[in-house]
Amino acid sequence: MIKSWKLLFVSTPVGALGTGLGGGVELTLHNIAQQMLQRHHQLQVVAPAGSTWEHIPIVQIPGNLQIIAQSQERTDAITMPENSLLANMWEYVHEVESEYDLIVNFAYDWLPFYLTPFCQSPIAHLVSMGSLSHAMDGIIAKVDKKFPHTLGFHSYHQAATFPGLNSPLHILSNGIDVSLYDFCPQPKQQLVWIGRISPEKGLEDAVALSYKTNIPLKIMGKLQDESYWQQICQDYPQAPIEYLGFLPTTQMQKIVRECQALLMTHRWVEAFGNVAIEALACGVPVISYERGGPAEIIQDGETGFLVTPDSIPGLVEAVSRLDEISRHRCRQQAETEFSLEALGDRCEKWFGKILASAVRSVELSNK
Ligand code: HBI
Repeated sequence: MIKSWKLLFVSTPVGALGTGLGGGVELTLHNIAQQMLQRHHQLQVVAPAGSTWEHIPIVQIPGNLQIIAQSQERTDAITMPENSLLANMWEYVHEVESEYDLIVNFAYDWLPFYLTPFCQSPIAHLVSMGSLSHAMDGIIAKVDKKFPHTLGFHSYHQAATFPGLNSPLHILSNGIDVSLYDFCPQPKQQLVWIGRISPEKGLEDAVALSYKTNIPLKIMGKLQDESYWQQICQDYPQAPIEYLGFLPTTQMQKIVRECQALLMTHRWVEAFGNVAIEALACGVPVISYERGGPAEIIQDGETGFLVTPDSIPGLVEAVSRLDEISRHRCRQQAETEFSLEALGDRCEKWFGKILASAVRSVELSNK
C-alpha cells in the first residue's frame, strides 16, 4: 500500500496556467495533479502569477516569463531575464522543500536541473520536449548520471534525442480524461490541425494538403508566431482553411470529433502528441508524420496512418484511405492506453521508484 505523499509540482515558466502558452505540459501537469489528488496524495502547485485553475491549490509566483526554449539555437547560452519568474519559483521551492516528500519539475529549463544536487528533497524531472540545446542536453545528462530514475519522458523517441543518458528510462506516455471527449461515428467532410502555431509544428504542410484536396481544414491552437502564420496565409490564399483560436478542451473537442482525421505535420521530434490521443478519444483517426511520439501512439492502418516525414503526397494518400479506419477502434485505444488512470499508475510507479531509492541512499549515508 503506497502511503500518502506530500508532492510539490513546479510548473513551466513560459506562461500562466490556463493561457495555453505552456502548450502540452499544461495539460499534462493538470492531469497528473488531478490523479495524485484522487489517490489521496497531498499536492501543491507552484505556478506563474495569473494562473487560473480551480480545484487545484496553486501558489502564484510573480516575475518575468522565460523565453520558449524552442525559439533558441542549439548553441545558445542559457538566458535569465531580470526578476526571473523561474528563479523566483525555485526560491520559493527552496524555502518550503523540507515540507515535501517529492518535488516534480515540469519546466524544460536549465535552472531546476542545475539546482537538483542543492535540494534536500528528491526532484522528479518530467522532460516535456526532445533535445533542443547543448546546454540543456548537458545538464539533463548530469542529473541522469547523479540521480538515476529521476528523469521521466513521454516517449522512447523523445528520450533517444538526448545524448549520454544511461540510467533506466521512465516512459510516462501521457493520458487524458477520456470522459471529456464525445465519440462521433459520422464526421463532416473536413480535417483538423491543432497545435501551437510555430515553425516546428509544420502547419504549412497541412494547409498545402487542404489546398491540394480542397478539403476544409479547421486550425486550432495558440498563435505563437504571427509572421509564420501570415506567411502561410500568403502562400496559400485559396486554401479552404479556418483558424478558430486556442479553445478550451470542451469546445475544441466539439470541433475535432466532427472531423475525418487529425493531421500531425510536425518538423521536430514531437515528445508525445497530446492532440493525437485527444483526437482518438473522439474516435478521430490520426494521420501523422512518422516522427517522434506520435509514431508510438498511432497503430498504423488501425487507428490512423504514419506518413513519410515531410511528404505531402504521403498525406494525400493517407487521407484517401481513411475509410479503412474504424472510428470505434480509435476511441477504444484512447480508453485503454491513454486514460488518466493509466497515466496516474505510470506516474505513481515512477515517483515510488525515486522515493524508494532516495530512502535507500539516506540509509546508506547513515551507515
Ligand atoms: N520553454 N524555456 C521553456 N521552458 C518550458 O518549460 C517550456 C518551453 N517551451 C515549451 C514548453 N515548455 C511546453 O509547451 C512544452 O513542454 C510542451
